[in-house]
Amino acid sequence: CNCSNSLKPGCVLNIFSYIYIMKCFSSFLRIPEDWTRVGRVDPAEELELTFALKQQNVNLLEETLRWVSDPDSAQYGKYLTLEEVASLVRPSELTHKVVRHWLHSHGITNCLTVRTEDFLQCTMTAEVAEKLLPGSRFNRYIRDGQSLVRSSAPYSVHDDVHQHLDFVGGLHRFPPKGQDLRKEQKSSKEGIHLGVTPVILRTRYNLTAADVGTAQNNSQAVAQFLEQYYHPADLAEFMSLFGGSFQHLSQVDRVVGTQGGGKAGIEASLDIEYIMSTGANVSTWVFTNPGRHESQEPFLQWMLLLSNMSDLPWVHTISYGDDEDSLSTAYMMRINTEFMKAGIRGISLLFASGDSGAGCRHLGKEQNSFRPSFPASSPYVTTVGGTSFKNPYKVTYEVTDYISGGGFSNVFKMPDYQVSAVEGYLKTVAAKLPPQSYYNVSGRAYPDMAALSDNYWVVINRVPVPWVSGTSASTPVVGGMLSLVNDHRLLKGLPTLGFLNPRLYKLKGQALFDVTEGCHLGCLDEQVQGQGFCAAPSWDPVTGWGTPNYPALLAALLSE
Ligand SMILES: *[C@@H]1O[C@H](CO)[C@@H](O)[C@H](O)[C@H]1NC(C)=O
Ligand SMILES: *[C@@H]1O[C@H](CO)[C@@H](O)[C@H](O)[C@H]1NC(C)=O
Ligand SMILES: *[C@@H]1O[C@H](CO)[C@@H](O)[C@H](O)[C@H]1NC(C)=O
Ligand SMILES: *[C@@H]1O[C@H](CO)[C@@H](O)[C@H](O)[C@H]1NC(C)=O
Ligand SMILES: CC(=O)N[C@H]1CO[C@H](CO)[C@@H](O)[C@@H]1O
Repeated sequence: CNCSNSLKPGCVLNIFSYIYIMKCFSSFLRIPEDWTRVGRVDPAEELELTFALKQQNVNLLEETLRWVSDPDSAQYGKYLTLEEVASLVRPSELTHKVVRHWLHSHGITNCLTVRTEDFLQCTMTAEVAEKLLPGSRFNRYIRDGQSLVRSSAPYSVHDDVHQHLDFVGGLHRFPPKGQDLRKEQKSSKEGIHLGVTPVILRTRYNLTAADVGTAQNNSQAVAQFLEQYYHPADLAEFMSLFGGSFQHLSQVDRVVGTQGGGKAGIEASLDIEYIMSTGANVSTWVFTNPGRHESQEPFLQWMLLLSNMSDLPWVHTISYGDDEDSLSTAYMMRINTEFMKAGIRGISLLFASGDSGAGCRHLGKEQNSFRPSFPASSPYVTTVGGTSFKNPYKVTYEVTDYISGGGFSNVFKMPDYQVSAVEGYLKTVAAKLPPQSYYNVSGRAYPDMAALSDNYWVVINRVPVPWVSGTSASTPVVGGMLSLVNDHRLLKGLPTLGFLNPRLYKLKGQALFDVTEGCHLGCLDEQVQGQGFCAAPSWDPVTGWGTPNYPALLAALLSE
């Protein structure tokens, strides 16, 4: 196995083109520059590794998800329970036997599983881990006071076991920086600042005081990673300052996971304060994952929780993402399957589209391409972009927020539900498209929709803070409104919205405000001069179909 080539940080090696008895796993090994290696870990140090076991019937899962999410299908809304999902995807007896035997033969017996039996999470010492996964070398890395343990080298797994695993978590992936929430003061020529508050959002999206949740078993959630915590006191203060005259809750109903101590994070505060402003009076949960072990990956941990809880909120909003090119295809494919497992249960997953527009990747001298972000680029989540008010001093119409993430995946094929929308866009703007070498027209295009992402007020550590911006803001805003739609559906005895995209694209923009002005960021080079794609009538890879006009959207999504 020739993995040692990739020991240099930044070196990318596609090992699946070799057939050897031992197979290397991480086709990508990139240690982000902002993490510093401190040294080797003590051989006796405990690590926690996550083994993603090969599932069964993934094609059937995908097909079934298509049926249950298509409003024109007789199967629409016939969601599966967690038990039913488990019996569909549960790994074969052989897979279990081979993997367990392999672990036992290294003395590893301290493993937890999930209800779908497709993940194993095992604790072992670094010494044992390095024997189990030849090639791996565990080191400690630090960044801004955060410390974690990862392998500096690729690992291999014997071929007999390799074919039963999708990946091993806890070795290579570093947490991304998080969506950099901008905090900047835009020129305020008239000295009047109209920051976005719940009242502004509710006015813009046409929510009345009566548009609040009332159903007993409706609920929504935000998931936090990267050492982000919210403070209950901040939420209470936010609601008392900005809660206006609509009925809302000022407390989270359930925190899943352990909230860390210390200061509140701006990201966590933003998410929770705003999902509870549009999804007002809807029971709200927070999933929080500081990581019990330095080897744990919080995002993966959250995915495991979804497979281990039968009773989950219906809408989850997540502001988290990584460059597609920094992750292995095997990992993204498997996480995508995890999203399908949620969708088929009637759960809606909303991801922020990112804050770097089309992004930019330097491929070589004067050679660049756009840089898609995952999970935003997954075909099985609803991705939310960002807008600004055309006139920042008035609640007028919206234009593109130039940071709004969008573009085309290089990993996931374009799903059927969006083919005609994307073709329409490519045709309409053909003359003004960036050069084809910058993006991949056959990939999943995103975002799907958008909302305001500029100039929010947030209360953090008891202080109201203005000028907070990013698609991390627009995502919970849309999530809260989908929760209100679910609320009406539940009251009528209808199934929840689940995976929304097939239905959303069939609306062809009906019930949404079509954002048609402005372009987002791209590469700063001669060919594209800092510009990615531009908004256009109907769907576009900057703001998707546009922003929600709540009463119209409710009407459109309330039948069946
Ligand atoms: C999943 O939940 C069960 C209890 O329902 C628990 O025993 C198990 O440890 C959980 N798995 C993980 C990975 O936390
Ligand atoms: C808020 O939700 C609860 C159910 O969780 C409901 O009983 C109550 O009527 C709702 N409040 C309003 C003003 O609709
Ligand atoms: C373009 O995307 C397709 C899948 O949508 C993929 O198979 C192909 O490798 C991608 N091309 C590049 C250059 O990344
Ligand atoms: C809200 O309603 C007004 C009046 O009908 C309309 O002009 C506006 O576009 C609506 N908002 C959105 C986001 O569609
Ligand atoms: C997801 C959710 O909120 N589920 C709740 C539905 O109602 C039952 C009974 O009140 C609760 O136990 C669940 O937590």
